[in-house]
Amino acid sequence: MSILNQIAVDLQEGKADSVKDNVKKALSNGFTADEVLHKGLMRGMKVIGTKFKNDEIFVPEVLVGARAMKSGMEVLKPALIEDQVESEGKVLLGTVKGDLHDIGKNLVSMMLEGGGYEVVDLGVDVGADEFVKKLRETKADILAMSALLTTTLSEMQNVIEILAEEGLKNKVKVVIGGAPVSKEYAEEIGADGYAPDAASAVDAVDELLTK
Ligand code: B1M
Repeated sequence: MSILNQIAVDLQEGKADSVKDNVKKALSNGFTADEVLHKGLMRGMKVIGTKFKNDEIFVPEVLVGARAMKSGMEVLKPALIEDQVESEGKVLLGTVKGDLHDIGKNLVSMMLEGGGYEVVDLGVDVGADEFVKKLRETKADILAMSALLTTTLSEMQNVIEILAEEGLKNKVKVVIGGAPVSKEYAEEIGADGYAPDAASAVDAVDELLTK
């Protein structure tokens, strides 16, 4: 098996140490950082995303895979910077104000990183002002919001209204998700995208950024 395939397979099995060692080896064998990222790490993460979407694997397996991805990225990051490999885009992410649930959001973050995106994760209980401030600072391409409570759903609408007031609505694409969120609700409040699960969040962002 080629070393890049081995990285993809080990990542799916959550073998963090082996992923890390093979990323090092692949780089010293002359593979570019871009090849290691796309044909090794991201390929493995894509399989995890698909299996998770199809209910073939569950949250613990995704977390273990994401940990392996992270350990590979630690070694790869300096090489990516040196080779000036650009990320697929920048995503500003947070759970909305009043909401402290972050397990799903963290999965979304890991999947997006596995999909080649740079994620700026603002954490939980993020108010509209904070989203706006960080959006101006980071110039993110995507604003991604998570909500788990029916009582915090309306905060997503509030953020979108404030983006419009601040003249930012046309400068960023908004993607939302979380257990009480639906495609219909996303359309109703003027979000650009909706995803029912963490793996689909990558598809939604891919679609919005290639439009
Ligand atoms: Co809370 N809680 N909780 N809770 N909690 C729920 C959500 C609830 C459904 C439980 C219930 O009553 N059956 C209920 C909400 C009811 C409602 O509003 N309809 C509830 C409640 C009421 C509360 C409190 C109010 C309880 C209280 O104090 N009385 C309180 C609120 C605190 C607050 O936020 N202000 C509260 C507190 C907590 C804990 C702190 C104890 C803990 C959170 C810990 C943490 O996140 N660090 C907690 C937990 C764990 C849950 C349950 C049990 C599990 C949530 C979870 O992590 N699921 C939950 C019941 C349940 O779902 N079974 C519940 C696993 C996670 C992987 O799934 O987050 O749905 P999920 O994410 C999915 C998708 O939704 C999607 O992708 C993820 C993976 O595929 N997704 C996105 C999520 N964000 C996305 C963003 C995207 C795209 C997809 O794009 C940007």
